[in-house]
Amino acid sequence: MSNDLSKETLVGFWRDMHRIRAFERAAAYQSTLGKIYGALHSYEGQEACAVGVCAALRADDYVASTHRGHGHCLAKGTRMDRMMAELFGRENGYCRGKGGSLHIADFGSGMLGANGIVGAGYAIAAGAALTAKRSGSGRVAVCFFGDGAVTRGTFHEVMNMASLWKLPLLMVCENNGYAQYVATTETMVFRSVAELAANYRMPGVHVDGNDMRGLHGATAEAVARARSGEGPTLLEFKTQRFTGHSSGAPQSYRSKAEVDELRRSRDPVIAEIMYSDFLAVCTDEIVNQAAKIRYMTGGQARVPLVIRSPIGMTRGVAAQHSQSLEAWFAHIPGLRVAMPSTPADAKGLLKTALRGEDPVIFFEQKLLYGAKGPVPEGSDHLVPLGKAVAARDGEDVTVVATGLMVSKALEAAVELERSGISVELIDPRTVSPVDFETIYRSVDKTARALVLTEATLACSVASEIAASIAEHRFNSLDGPARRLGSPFVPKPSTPVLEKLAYPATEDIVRIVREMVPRRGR
Ligand SMILES: Cc1ncc(C[n+]2csc(CCOP(=O)(O)OP(=O)(O)O)c2C)c(N)n1
Ligand SMILES: [Mg+2]
Repeated sequence: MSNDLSKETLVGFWRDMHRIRAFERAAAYQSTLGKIYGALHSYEGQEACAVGVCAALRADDYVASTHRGHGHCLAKGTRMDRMMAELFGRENGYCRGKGGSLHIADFGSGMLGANGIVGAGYAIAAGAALTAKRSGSGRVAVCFFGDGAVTRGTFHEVMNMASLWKLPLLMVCENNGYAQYVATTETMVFRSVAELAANYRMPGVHVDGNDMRGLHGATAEAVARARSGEGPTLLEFKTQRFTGHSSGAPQSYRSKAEVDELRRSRDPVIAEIMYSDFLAVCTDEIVNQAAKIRYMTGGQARVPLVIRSPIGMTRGVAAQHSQSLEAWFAHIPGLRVAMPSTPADAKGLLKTALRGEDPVIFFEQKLLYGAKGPVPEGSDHLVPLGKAVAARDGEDVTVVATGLMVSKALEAAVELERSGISVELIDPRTVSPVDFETIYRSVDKTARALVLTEATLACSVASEIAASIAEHRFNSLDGPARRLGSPFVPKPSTPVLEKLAYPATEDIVRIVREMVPRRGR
C-alpha cells in the first residue's frame, strides 16, 4: 500500500478533487440558468474515487466511465474548457456538442466515454483490456460502475471472461448506496460487491471511498498486478453522492402509500422499464422468452406481463434516451405493442393489457405525460388492442399516426383546413396488431395516404403500413402512399440539431399540400 504518499502528492490530489467539485458546481449553476440543456449527474461527494484511481494510472491507460462521468474525465486528464463546451452543446466540445454530459469521450486521454446506459462500460473496458493484452502495449483498462450496475448480467459475463483470459482490467465499483431513487440494499442480495470476486477467482478489495491513501494504494496494487499479466481485480469503494440523482431530480420520488397501493392492486406482473432505449438490455428475456413461451410450450404456459416504457423524444437527452423502438417489438410474433396518444386511450389500453394473458409492451410517449383530456371514470373503460380510431374525420387525405405524432397531425390538420384540405386522421393505437381494415376503409374514401412516425423511418411501422396500403389498396389510391419519420441519425443533444432530428408539424403540412391537387383551393 502506498501509505507513504508525500505531502505534495496529497495536496495535488486535494486540488484535483476541488477542480472536480468546482466544475460540478459551475455546471449545475449554468444548468439552472438554462444554458446547459440536458440532464447532469453530479459527481459531488465521490471525488476521491476518481482522483485516487486515475492517479495510479498511466496517461495512455483506458477508462470507461458512467452517466456520472465528469469526475472520471477530469481525473483522467481531460480539459475543463472542452468538457464545459460539450455540456453547452458547442462545436469545440469533446464530441462536437453531439454527445453532451452523458457521452463525453476523449480517446486522446484514454477516456473511452461516459455512457447513458448503466453497465455499458463493462464490455467496453474489457474490450480495451483485451486489445492491450493482445498488442502487448502494457496498458490497463479501468471500468468505473455504480452499485446499481452490479445486477446487470454483463457484469458477471465480463468478470468471468476477464478472469479466464487474465485481462489487465480493474473493475471499480463506486458504491454510493443508491441506484437513482432506490437504495441498492433493496435490489441486491449480497452486502458487499467485493466479495463477489472470489467466485471469479480474482482479488476483491473493499475500501472506504474517502480513504485516499487506502483507495489509491489498492488501485496501485491492482494496476501492478494487471500490468504484470496476473489479471483483473475487483475494487469496491464505499462512497456517497451529495446531490439528487441528476439535475432537478427529486430526492424522494414516490410515497410509501403509492408503492403499497401498487402492490395491493397488482394482478399480472407490471414492470416498468424506464426509457424504451433500455429495453435493449433485456431483449433476450422479452423476445426469446416472454414472447415465445406460450407458443413453444404448446399453450401450457402464459406470460401475463405488461411492460410500461417511456418512449420517444423529450428535451436534450440525446442518442440513448430518445429513440422510438416500437418497430423492434412489433416485428416479434407473440408480443402486442400499444402506443396510446390520449389519456383516455392510455387508461383503456392499459386496463385491457393488464387483463390479458399475453405480454404487452406499453409505450408511453414522454411528452404526452403532460397531456390533458377527458378520462372515463371507473374500471369498465377498456380499449381493445388492435382497434384503430378516427381521431378526426376528413375527405381529402388519410393521415395515419400514433403517439406524439397524433397531436402533430392534429395541428397540421387545423392548418390545412384553412387552405381547404380536409384530413382524416387514423390512430391505430396499437402497432401490433395494426387495424389495417380501418386504415383501408379510410383510404378507400380519401384515395391518399400519409403515414407518420416519430421513429427512424427506415424499417419502421410506418413503412410497414404504407407498404400494406400500396399492396392492398393500389386501385383506390390517386398517388403513392407517402411516409414521414425521423432522419437516419442518432438523436443529438443540442437543441438546434435536435429540432432537425424529428418530423415537425410543418413537414406534415408541406407533404399533404404536395399530395392533394389544388382544385378550387
Ligand atoms: C440500462 C439502463 N437502465 C436504467 C437506466 C436509468 N438509470 C440511470 S442512472 C441509474 C442508476 C444507476 O445507479 P448506480 O449504478 O448505482 O450509479 P449512481 O447513479 O449511483 O452513480 C439508472 C437506473 C439506464 N440509464 N440504463
Ligand atoms: Mg449507486
